[in-house]
Amino acid sequence: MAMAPPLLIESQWPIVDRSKIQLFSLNTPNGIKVALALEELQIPYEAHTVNIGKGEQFSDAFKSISPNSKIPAIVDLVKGGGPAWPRLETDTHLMSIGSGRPLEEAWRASQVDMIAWMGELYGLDRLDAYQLLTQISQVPIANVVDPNYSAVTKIDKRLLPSAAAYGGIHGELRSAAASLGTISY
Ligand SMILES: N[C@@H](CCC(=O)N[C@@H](CS)C(=O)NCC(=O)O)C(=O)O
Repeated sequence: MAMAPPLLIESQWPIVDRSKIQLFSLNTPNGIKVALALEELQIPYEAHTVNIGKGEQFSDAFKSISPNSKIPAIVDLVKGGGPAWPRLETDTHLMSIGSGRPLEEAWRASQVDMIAWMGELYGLDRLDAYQLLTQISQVPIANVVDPNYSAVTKIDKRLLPSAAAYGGIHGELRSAAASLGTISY
């Protein structure tokens, strides 16, 4: 099987096991939170130290995964190639985030990626997915401040048949989290 090409992040922090979540962090209060969650959820991960005291967060390698130079950051390598834009699943929605300038370009990218995702999940052809998306898409615009604007295209999962996006990882994490019980204050 062909080896996946190296990522820019690997030029500074080599990855040993690509099947695991890669955590780039440091033991600061913010940095430790993700490691704690991964430990509690018993999700296998590989940890890499980013020394923010030495300015490692500003290297091109680190900015390729965390453009605002903040730790913690995680990378989860999707087998067979990842999507063009970040995709998210919550209990209620599927979302794709597009970035660009002007704002229309950010919106366009997130819509095009959602059309592709709907094709992957439901076997819809592009024009059918496009037509459906024009009826159900929600695009809240929140912050328009960064050099690259971002727009999120959301679809309400109740409007579509259930589908196991990325091997059903959302449901898997939901049940892992449920096994930890609840915290009451
Ligand atoms: N909203 C982020 C904030 C992350 C954050 O502020 N990280 C700090 C360390 S605790 C950082 O990376 N600072 C480096 C810098 O700003 O140059 C979170 O809660 O995780």
